[in-house]
Amino acid sequence: MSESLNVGMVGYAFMGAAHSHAWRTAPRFFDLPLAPRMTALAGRDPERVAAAATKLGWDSSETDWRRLIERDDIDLIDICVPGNLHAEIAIAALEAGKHVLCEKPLANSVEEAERMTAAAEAAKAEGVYAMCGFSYRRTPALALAKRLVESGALGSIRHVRAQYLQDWLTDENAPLTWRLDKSLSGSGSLGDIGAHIIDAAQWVAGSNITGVSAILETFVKERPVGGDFVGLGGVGGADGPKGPVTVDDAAMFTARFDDGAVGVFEATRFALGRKNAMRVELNGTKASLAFDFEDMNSLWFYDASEEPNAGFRRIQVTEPEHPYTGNWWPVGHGLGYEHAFTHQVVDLVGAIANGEQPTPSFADALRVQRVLAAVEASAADESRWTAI
Ligand code: SOE
Repeated sequence: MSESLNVGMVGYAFMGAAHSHAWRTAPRFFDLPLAPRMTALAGRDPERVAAAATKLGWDSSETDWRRLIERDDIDLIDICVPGNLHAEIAIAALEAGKHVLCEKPLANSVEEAERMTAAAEAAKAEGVYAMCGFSYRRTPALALAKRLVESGALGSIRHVRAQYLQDWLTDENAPLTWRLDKSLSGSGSLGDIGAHIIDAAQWVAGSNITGVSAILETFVKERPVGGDFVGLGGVGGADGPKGPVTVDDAAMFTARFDDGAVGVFEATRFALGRKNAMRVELNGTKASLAFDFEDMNSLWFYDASEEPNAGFRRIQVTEPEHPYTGNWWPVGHGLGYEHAFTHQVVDLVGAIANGEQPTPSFADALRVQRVLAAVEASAADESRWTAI
């Protein structure tokens, strides 16, 4: 392998672990034009960040993200911290000439996302690139879905149906973590998981949302402060102090797309039994397709020109002709959640080496941010609710 691409990452929780795995794994399964080096990890607590760096495979650690940006031996900043820090870190990194990979949603407001996009455009002119981590684009079955839409196999898209269903907040005593604090996360289910289906739906369908009509709901208004953090949620002290939940628990909206399609979206972390049901279904004039992340190696396809009413057929998306899969296991052994992050690194490194804009760009992510803001504005406008 040739020249190196030295990475500095900020944050080491769920996303930090997923990104670390991707930086480590990508060059082992794909031939990359630049060799990623896991140069430094940043976090606030010196002992915890040093331990995380060792565990996740980083060469060194820093206790201030600004130090990563100052270091001459770092080429790219990977941002895996809550949304309230995205704009400050990304803009500082781009202005310092470092490429940026930023977790989604891009920011906590349209205003921040606009500033980030302006910084990314200015940096691009200097050959410095920014990408937003809508990782599901790199799930092979969703990438195949996009390929089918682009081939014209679906005809004109009429319906877009997208859901992201999880259940890890159903317990009323799940602790008040940062994902439930608007000042840190920007929004709740809407930005954390709804952003993924907004991006995926627009990307696969090849059209953009032009307007929405929405409702948001917060079922559990207060939660224990502290408690045992496990995974994303955990178990809190039922009798201890509580604090306010300042984000939505569930987000639902209808949408119109610029090609005439109509859409229905639902994002919740209260769908008992649904663990990571990230689903996209499109109905076109010639065919339909359906994807569910809980069955992520499959894409369901119904072609009206095939045997009439034969139903949806399953495409097992594990074969060498499918996106990304040829570099992995032989004869259909299948992939998992982490592979999309690895593919994200592969595409990012390739784009940087070729001097091309990686996708999704910050401008693409800004479009998602505008939809998030429109959903919140629509949900807040009670005059649009028709009571019965
Ligand atoms: C990261 O991409 C992410 O959206 C997390 O923030 C969610 O909590 C997770 O459930 C899906 O992935």
